[in-house]
Amino acid sequence: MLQLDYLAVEAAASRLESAPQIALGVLGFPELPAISTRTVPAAGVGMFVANSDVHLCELWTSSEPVVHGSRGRIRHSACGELLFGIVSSPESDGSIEARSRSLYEEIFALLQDDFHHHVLRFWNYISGINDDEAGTERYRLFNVGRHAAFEAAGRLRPETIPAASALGTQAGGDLTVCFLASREPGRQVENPRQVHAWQYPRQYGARSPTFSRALAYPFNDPSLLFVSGTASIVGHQTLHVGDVAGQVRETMANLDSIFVEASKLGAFHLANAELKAYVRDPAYAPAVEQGVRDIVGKDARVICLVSDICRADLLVEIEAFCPLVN
Ligand code: 3EB
Repeated sequence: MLQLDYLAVEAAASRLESAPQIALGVLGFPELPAISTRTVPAAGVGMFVANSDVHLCELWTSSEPVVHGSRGRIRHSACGELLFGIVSSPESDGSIEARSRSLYEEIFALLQDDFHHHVLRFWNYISGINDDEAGTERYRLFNVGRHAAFEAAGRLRPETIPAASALGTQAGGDLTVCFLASREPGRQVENPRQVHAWQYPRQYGARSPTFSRALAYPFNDPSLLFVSGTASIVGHQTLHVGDVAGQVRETMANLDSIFVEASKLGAFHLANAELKAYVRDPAYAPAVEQGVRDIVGKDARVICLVSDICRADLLVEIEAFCPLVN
């Protein structure tokens, strides 16, 4: 059983110290706890929690013992059906396009030789995501490299494209990719309000982003739902430019729509989801909290991290993880 917790950094450190054998991976926002997590895949992601001095950890654990390992630059952990991995590349490794391609190729090479062949979800943390590199936005170049790696690995078949998020960190930092892979394939969930991301028109870049709106796992009778970063996009267009409350409302309408589709496969409810929002400005966090409460109810919880979003006109993006509750 896969579990996700967002913990204050001290609580995460003591969980890791007392039970490293069940830790699949840990991400620190904006940095990791000081204790050694040498065996557990781990990365600090330079994003601060909005409206709070708390440093948060995203901790993925399993109820079964985990086996930790590494290959090349990848650190990974496996528990039966699932494999979690983290890999980073510093700015000094070359162009963002080349680094994105080589990180993805390294991941696909690992999975090719492993029985965890299918990817459920990627998280992409891209430094300077909206900055210009040699005349093109770095997110668009990242997409070219990612697409090339998917193509080279024979992984572009639409129904096999995993869920993902792509967010920005401060310029000059690492490109960090986290992923969750599995023995059995998942089942893709798309959003009827939105064009498939892999079919976005060329105005958003030479290669479309390679992600699906959500993935349910396993394919039959799924018990886990991974919802991609979701934003104020209808069709393929950004709506409510410059209006954070409008973007939050549209984002919630998209999440709701994805959950309507997912609920055809199992009892997945937005109210049971762990929500993680990325806001371009910490001042947007109250609007996100209000927008989430308006749809989910007054007890709704949402983690808000400050980061850049992949389209320059997007102010907010929200992702979700939803285990089935029995
Ligand atoms: C969007 O819907 C918003 O490039 O992996 C969301 C989730 C977005 C994942 C990605 C991009 C990605 O297009 C941006």
